[in-house]
Amino acid sequence: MQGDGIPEIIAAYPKEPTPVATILAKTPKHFAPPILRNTATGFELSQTPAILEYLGEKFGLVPHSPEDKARAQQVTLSACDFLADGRAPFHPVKPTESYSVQMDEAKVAVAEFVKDGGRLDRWLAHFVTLIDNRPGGRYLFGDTTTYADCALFHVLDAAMSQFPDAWDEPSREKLRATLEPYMKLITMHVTLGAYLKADDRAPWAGDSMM
Ligand SMILES: N[C@@H](CCC(=O)N[C@@H](CS)C(=O)NCC(=O)O)C(=O)O
Repeated sequence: MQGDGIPEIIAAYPKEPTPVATILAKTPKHFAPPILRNTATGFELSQTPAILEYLGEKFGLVPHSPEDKARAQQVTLSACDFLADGRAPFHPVKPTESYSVQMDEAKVAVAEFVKDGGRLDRWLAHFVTLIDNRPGGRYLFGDTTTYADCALFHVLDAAMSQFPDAWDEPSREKLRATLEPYMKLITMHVTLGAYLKADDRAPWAGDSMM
């Protein structure tokens, strides 16, 4: 995205895989991608929840009250924790190395993660609670979508893509009955729906919830 002061995302995992070291060589003040950069001002920002909140402010995707603003950040941090939890079993021995060097151990760790009543279920049940307790309206904070909805949709979509068999287990029918209509709502949002259908959305890696 560029123009009108809209930041350009230079390292939000472009379609072509880019080594982290290459990205960081261009942005040495940051620990890890994704990194946002406003090409007009040179402003840079990393850490996904901070990026989401910043872009949320710019694009009108932040709830209004101080309490809802804080809760939007809470939901987003939980979404990121879930992503990290879901990535971990694919890298059970060497967290910074590739899945391909630890596939045997990963098989065991992934089975543990998705087992009935395991960590996946604990997270999904939590997200169901958030959705069930919406204060009214269609989205987490009412009738307009926020960056927290974007974050929650993203990680649910990641889980659904990464763990398709576990997601479809009959034991998770009740969870799906809440999660899937909420996800459908996001895909029907005019702008988000168009983005989700667009070809420039990077495919899921298949070995990391990313
Ligand atoms: N807490 C960070 C995590 C960022 C992160 O884990 N980035 C991955 C790529 S998506 C990475 O390259 N990490 C390099 C490292 O941890 O050394 C966020 O939410 O943005």
